[in-house]
Amino acid sequence: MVEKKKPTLEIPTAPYRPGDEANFESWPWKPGDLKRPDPKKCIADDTIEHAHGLVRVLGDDGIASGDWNPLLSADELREGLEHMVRLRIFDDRMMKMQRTGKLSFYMRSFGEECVAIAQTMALETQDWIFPTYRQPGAQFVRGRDMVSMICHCIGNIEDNIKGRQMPVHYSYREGRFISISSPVGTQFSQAVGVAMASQYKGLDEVTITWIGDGASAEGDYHYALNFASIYKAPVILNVVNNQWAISTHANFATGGDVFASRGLPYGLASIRVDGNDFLALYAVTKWARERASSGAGATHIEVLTYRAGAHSSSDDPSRYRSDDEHTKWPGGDPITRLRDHLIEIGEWSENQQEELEGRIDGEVMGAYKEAVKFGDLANGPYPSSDTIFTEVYEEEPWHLKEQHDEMIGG
Ligand SMILES: Cc1ncc(C[n+]2csc(CCOP(=O)(O)OP(=O)(O)O)c2C)c(N)n1
Ligand SMILES: [Mg+2]
Repeated sequence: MVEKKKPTLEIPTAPYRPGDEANFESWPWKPGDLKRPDPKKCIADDTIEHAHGLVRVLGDDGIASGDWNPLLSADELREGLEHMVRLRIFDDRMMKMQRTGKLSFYMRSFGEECVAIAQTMALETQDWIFPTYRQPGAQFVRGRDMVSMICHCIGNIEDNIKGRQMPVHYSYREGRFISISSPVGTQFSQAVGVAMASQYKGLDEVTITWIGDGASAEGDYHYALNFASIYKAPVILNVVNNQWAISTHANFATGGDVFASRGLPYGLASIRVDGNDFLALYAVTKWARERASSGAGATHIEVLTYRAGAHSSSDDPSRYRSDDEHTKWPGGDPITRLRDHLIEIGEWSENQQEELEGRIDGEVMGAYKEAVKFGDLANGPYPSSDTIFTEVYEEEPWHLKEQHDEMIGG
């Protein structure tokens, strides 16, 4: 009798675990492989290759080429580099502050600096940003003052959200940077709703949002894709595949497949892009913006990158992944790649890089000193506790007013 094979539960795995030597296959995709379709006419089916391939502009030799080359000026490239260096140094300093007890918690964007910076630079200032905690860099592009960001991270009296959020869960109204929510994924469908509202009002406003590989396994992701597709909402939906969701590998969310192609059955133009390639990411986002603004609808983008640091200050990645993974990532480091490109085209030098890093380090330290004038973590002053009652209702309901009065009185 033939033994019938019992169905078994498929449990995905991570490619490397502690003690393994990471050895990623080198990428088969080269700059120039994929054409740039007309953003206004392109339908989902025209992007099948884009959803399974990888849009790249910067080759391994630091040279930019292909249809997607956005032909940015040297000044624009230097601006992008400066924002990325600013974010990396800011993150390093803030992480040290956390380790020395000056911040309660911190999350770095290490290895992913390009994502929010290149993508926000490709937008217009009236566009709405619905970020996760991994896109604080968008605020630098939108001109947020670093002192104000540090005051938020400390939770002192100048914290613009008055201690109501965890550090790094910024909110920046002037920059149309919507408050980051701790429950992951909620921003994805909210972004589609705002995009629908802009379209309904006839405004030239596009919304951009990001979700992590891990959070894309939640229902919120699918609701967002469905609505974005049906209403042709002017929204740019990014899945940042940085390989990890804390200790859970991205394979647990896709079963080892790509994320980009998931937009195709929803009828969304879908593209996978090298998330450490400033030029490719800028170009794809610009393309998606042009498409959204013309009424052609939403774009679904997988941003392929690698979370080089720990998930947060509470995480120790040596417990679940091999130590050398990020140094072996085929996409390299986004800052090094843009710096090398600028040097390659004769618009930058090692000395200028050193000077930039020194200047920004001074800027960050100066901002920290300024911020603690409004209170430090150990001694305050902190936002007054009655702010739990304010700024939620236009008029405080009677039952809260009773408690509020009791608190002030007591
Ligand atoms: C709804 C919800 N579930 C779980 C968590 C705990 N949590 C915070 S971040 C995170 C991992 C998210 O990973 P991913 O979406 O890949 O984003 P990344 O941190 O890699 O940018 C988890 C599970 C949460 N904050 N909210
Ligand atoms: Mg992730």
